[in-house]
Amino acid sequence: YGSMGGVVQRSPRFSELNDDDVRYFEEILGNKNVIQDEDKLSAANIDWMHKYKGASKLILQPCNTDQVSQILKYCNSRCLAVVPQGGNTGLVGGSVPVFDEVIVSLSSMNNIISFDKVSGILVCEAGCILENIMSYLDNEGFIMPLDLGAKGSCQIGGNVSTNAGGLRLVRYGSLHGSVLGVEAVLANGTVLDMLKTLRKDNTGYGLKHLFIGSEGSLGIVTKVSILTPPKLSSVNVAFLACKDYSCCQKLLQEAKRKLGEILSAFEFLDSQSMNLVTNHLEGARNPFPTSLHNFYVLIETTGSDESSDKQKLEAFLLGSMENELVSDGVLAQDISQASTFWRLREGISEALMKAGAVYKYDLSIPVENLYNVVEEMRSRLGDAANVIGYGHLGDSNLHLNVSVPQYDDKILSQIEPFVYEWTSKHRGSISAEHGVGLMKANEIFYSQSRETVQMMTSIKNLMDPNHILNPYKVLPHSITS
Ligand code: FAD
Ligand code: 2HG
Ligand code: ZN
Repeated sequence: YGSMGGVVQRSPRFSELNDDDVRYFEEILGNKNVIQDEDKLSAANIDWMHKYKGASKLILQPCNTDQVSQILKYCNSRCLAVVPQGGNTGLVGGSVPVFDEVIVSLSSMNNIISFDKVSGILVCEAGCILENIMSYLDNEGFIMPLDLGAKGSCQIGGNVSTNAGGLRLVRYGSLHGSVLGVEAVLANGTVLDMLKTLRKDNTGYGLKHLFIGSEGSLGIVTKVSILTPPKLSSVNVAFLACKDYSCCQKLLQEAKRKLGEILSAFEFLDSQSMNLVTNHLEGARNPFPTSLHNFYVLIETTGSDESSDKQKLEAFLLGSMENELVSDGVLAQDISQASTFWRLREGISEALMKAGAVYKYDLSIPVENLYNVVEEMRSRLGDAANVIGYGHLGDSNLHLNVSVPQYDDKILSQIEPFVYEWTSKHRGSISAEHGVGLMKANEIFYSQSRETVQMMTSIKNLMDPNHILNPYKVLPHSITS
């Protein structure tokens, strides 16, 4: 219900898996990559939040593009539904089966194919874990243009398929800019080689963009080519306290002007988020424990001149305190202090999990209105729930989370559709970066027009006419079932 994407029925168009199917998969993949082990199945059937649960009986773990192609060709001919799965860290119920879909895991496709030190262009397989790519690049003197709390488990293929935003988007832009090419397999097994390593390529339609953010509903991404920025020598992190939301907003405007070219993250959290992390995460501590602040801002700068970058940030901090945009602030003295500040921000999702059940909303709203929805939600729900607001303020992206002891339909009916209607009224997006998945498939019209969804449907019908790829997700169930 609601957050679960409405009531969904298993589509009668799909076949049920039989022994012949399993035997065929064993022939093409070998026995060890056709997984029916109960423990592995239960982990792959449930999402990171433990909110969405499927009942798949089979995980396929291909080792190369050709195997992915053979799997899809067969599933398409048999009308077997498929869920592509990366690190299974998605937050909208897109990465797990809804019923008995076959899980195609990219985990074994985790090779780095090439890296060009001159251009900074990396080509790798979709199953590479983000953090592993980061360490590889670090050795080469480069960084990934995206970073997110799930880096230890999420895969680049999953990042591309969700068009993940994360903590550095304010500096390096979205994956639509930094992904230079993809190789993807269509539902019928056709391999599309669009694995370009060019910054510029205007030959015809930009088809790679269809795979960036389509959440496994149009094809399986098997390889990715990505432009990576050089690693710069000076990274500084400041953790600041603000008395109200209007100060956070003005601080952002100032930071864009005064830190412009070195600004690499601008994140915020409210005091409710701070309390949640410090209460639930071991070792997490408010840097300003003695006074009460309503908001906190984390600013990171990345540049190439250690002394002038630091001076710039210090001057910015001082100026912001003088004109009272900032009530208190501290500059990290070393990497370990910087990571304790990041932990306060990146650890919120984990703290929410420890606190109980959670309703999650990932909204794009113009900055001036962004926090109003948190306050309205708080007054709607009263004491029944802990409403917290935080996110990528530099990108106008709010993570509104409602934390409750356990899931409760009465509370849910107070939240939805209110939150979607509010966002739509303010011309925002109901999915800034996490995607639509199962959770919001039926809510897509809050952010997209009828005509646009119709065009998406035509594209889906063209690329996956039997709708075997990630059914019940992204587009309304009436279309994909
Ligand atoms: P999965 O969860 O496995 O899959 C996600 C979707 O992509 C599914 O629909 C799946 O079917 C599809 N998919 C996966 N791999 C492929 C493939 N190779 N080809 C086709 N389809 C595929 N997101 C942000 O945008 N910004 C954040 O800051 C952020 N922080 C997070 C922090 C935490 C602690 C967690 C748990 C999640 C966070 N996320 C964030 C959610 C985000 O979507 C994922 O972390 C990540 O991008 C998904 O990668 P994954 O490999 O885990 O994909
Ligand atoms: C983040 O920015 C992630 O921390 C997760 O996108 C947000 O859990 C959430 O709501
Ligand atoms: Zn986020």
